[in-house]
Amino acid sequence: TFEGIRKFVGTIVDSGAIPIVMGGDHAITWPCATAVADHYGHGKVGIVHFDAHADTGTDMPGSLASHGTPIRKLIESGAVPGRNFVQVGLRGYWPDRETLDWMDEQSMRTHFMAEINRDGFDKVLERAIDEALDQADHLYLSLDIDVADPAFAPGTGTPEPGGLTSIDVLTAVRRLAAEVGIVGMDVVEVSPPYDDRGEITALLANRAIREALTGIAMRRKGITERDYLHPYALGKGKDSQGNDRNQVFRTKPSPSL
Ligand SMILES: [Mn+2]
Repeated sequence: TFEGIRKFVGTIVDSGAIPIVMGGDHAITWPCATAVADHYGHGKVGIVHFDAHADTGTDMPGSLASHGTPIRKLIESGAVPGRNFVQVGLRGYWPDRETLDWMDEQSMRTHFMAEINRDGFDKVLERAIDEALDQADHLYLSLDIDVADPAFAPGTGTPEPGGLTSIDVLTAVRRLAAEVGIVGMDVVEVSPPYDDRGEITALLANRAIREALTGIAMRRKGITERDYLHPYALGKGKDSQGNDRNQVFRTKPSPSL
């Protein structure tokens, strides 16, 4: 299966397109990111990895290629070296000390929720963007939906309380796609059978992909400035008659009201 995924994603990236892969569990990041690294060169691709979990295990109950091991596989194979990883949102009772030491030896850059809670998400996102710009010729984005708090994404296999808000996730994806630029992306760990409360997990995954597409479009239009927002999104700007929008909203309520 993995070889099939690697070949298929390779076909997409070789055509010049940007593969956006919807999982499925996180194991697929191994073949997907390998295919992207095959195209751009092993060691040339960086990954910003949003996740509650580091996914750097040696194995999970007997399986060497499970959803807890893809990051270690990418590092050990040489496709994506440890120093090319920027991880955001880690929390919970894992990894153990031995695994954390191994991650340090690989020079991985990790941002735990503790840092985000202390300094605020905006500051940590700035650090992650700086690290992504510094480390990678080509950026791959891996979004494990469980990086979001279970309040925003309950439909996932290994929920971990104390995570990001949905607006944190959406903002981060758009900014990375616009300001750094991405060559590939996956969104993983959405589990429809567990998503029975208004399908909010699937909605978040869908919107994250739309934000990525928006960021890609912004970059193609040359909009790569830091934290760009369209004037209309800020409540400024002119309407088609040249009136200030705020002025119009204040002085001319819609007739339908
Ligand atoms: Mn994961």
